[in-house]
Amino acid sequence: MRLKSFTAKTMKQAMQMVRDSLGDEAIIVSTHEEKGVGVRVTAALETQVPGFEIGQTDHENDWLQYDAESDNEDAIAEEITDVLLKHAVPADTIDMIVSTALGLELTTPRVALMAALEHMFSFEPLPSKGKSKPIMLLGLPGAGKTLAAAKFATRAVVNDQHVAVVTTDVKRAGGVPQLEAFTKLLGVDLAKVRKPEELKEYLARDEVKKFDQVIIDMPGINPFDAEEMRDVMRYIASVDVLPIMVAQGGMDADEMGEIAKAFSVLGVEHMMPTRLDMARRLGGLLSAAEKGGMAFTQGSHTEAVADGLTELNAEILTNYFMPQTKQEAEYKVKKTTRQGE
Ligand SMILES: Nc1nc2c(ncn2[C@@H]2O[C@H](COP(=O)(O)OP(=O)(O)OP(=O)(O)O)[C@@H](O)[C@H]2O)c(=O)[nH]1
Ligand SMILES: [Mg+2]
Repeated sequence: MRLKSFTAKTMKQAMQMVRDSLGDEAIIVSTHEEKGVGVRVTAALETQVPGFEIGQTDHENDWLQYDAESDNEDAIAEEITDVLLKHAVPADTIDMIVSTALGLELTTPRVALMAALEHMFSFEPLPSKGKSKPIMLLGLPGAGKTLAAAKFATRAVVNDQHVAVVTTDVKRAGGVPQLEAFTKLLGVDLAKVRKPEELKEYLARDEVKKFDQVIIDMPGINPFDAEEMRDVMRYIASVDVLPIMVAQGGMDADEMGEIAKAFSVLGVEHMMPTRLDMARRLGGLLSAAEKGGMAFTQGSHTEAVADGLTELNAEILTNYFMPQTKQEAEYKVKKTTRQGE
């Protein structure tokens, strides 16, 4: 399947772009209004992989065709449900994904899951270049915030961006040295901040305003401790930052859903999944995104700092749930090569 997004001033123009690029067979998966930009339409085009069709839809007899279609739907629902259950996705989220997938009338489980994820979840990667709002990394103790800060700083340096790192994790033994080890290697400033007023004062400095990116690493917090959450709220409220919940894969889905809801109360609308390399159950991440109403930024899939950020979109997320078979991957490579010829 090919999944492509088109942005245009009007819906009519976007639909024309879909048709011009993907043809009349394209299926509209989602539409979003983007303030000041226009309309973004994501469309899917199924590329049939020989031997992967589950049901036949070319019967002459209508009744037989109906049976084949409903068998196909059952098979799709069953396969998607199975993989999501293996990932400990909560039942209500599975129901939503399956009904969205079936509503899109796609013919293979992988394609249907991909389209449903695109439809239900948002993917908003943080730009690697240009001036952006300071990001503030929040999350449970050990979620991967400091490593994420080092990864974003490394990416910025590699891209010749002017970057600074701030830590508010100054009370805990080892909090600062861990980050300092990275910033020293990168030759990047590390500011230590003890309270919200200090962060406000730091970000207001002329020399700091010139940075393309500022990354703020926070200490781990317990989202169910009112006092700790109030402290974080004071930080968020005192400055104009993009707060991001760093969340590790492999956690219980109900637990993660409640954690994300607690962070969403602070106005957090983005989450960065970590430990994608070692988590065997990603239900917690889907649950967090859904229950907290959060968009996925990049993810973390390695302990290594360089190249440590992975783009996330519906296709990549689907690969974590339903890894492509060798035959599908080879078919895609051949097709891409043919298209490039
Ligand atoms: N394999 C793997 N390890 C990771 C990943 N992200 C973080 N880690 C490891 O998880 C551990 C905790 O990461 P930190 O970045 O220190 O976590 P933190 O959220 O800053 O922790 P606190 O500051 O104590 O709250 C470290 O050993 C990291 O190397 C990942 O994506 N994959
Ligand atoms: Mg840390």
